[in-house]
Amino acid sequence: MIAEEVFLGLGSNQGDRRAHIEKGLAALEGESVAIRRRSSFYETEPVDLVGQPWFLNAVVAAQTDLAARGLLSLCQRVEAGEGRKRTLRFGPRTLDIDILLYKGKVVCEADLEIPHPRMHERRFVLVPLLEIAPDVEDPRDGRRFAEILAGLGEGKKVTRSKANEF
Ligand code: PH2
Ligand code: MG
Ligand code: MG
Repeated sequence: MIAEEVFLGLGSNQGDRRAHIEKGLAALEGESVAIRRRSSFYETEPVDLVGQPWFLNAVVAAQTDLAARGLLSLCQRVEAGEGRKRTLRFGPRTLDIDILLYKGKVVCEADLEIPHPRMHERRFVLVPLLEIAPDVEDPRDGRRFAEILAGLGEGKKVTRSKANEF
């Protein structure tokens, strides 16, 4: 992992899921976020709020001069550009972009927590993250995410998507 890298988690479970993610990535690229690597797409069973459509999830490594807070507002603007409506917490969305890790730093504010507070228990985040950054660590304690993933149970399904073949 490059110390200056940021990792973003993307997810969609409404409409043309792959198109929302691709358009979101293009919008980020157009606004001073350079995408360096991207994971495969994964077809993932919903967690937290079950009974909603399955998600397409992916993780990207990027570089940016934006501060963490500026990056957060950009992510929210790009989500809104893909028609995201904020309704149910954990509910269906056209596009979700979460800051998972920011340049190996720790941020702990009311509306912005980095590392992402739920990434440690989410296979739909850790599987794609480790595909592009197998050695990445939690900046708070240096624990490797590979070890954290290995300690998780089977849980909800995460499989490589057919969307990768197009
Ligand atoms: N996002 C959520 C809630 N549940 N489940 C999956 N599989 N993928 C997600 O991206 C996801 C979720 C809230 O952000
Ligand atoms: Mg989010
Ligand atoms: Mg999320």
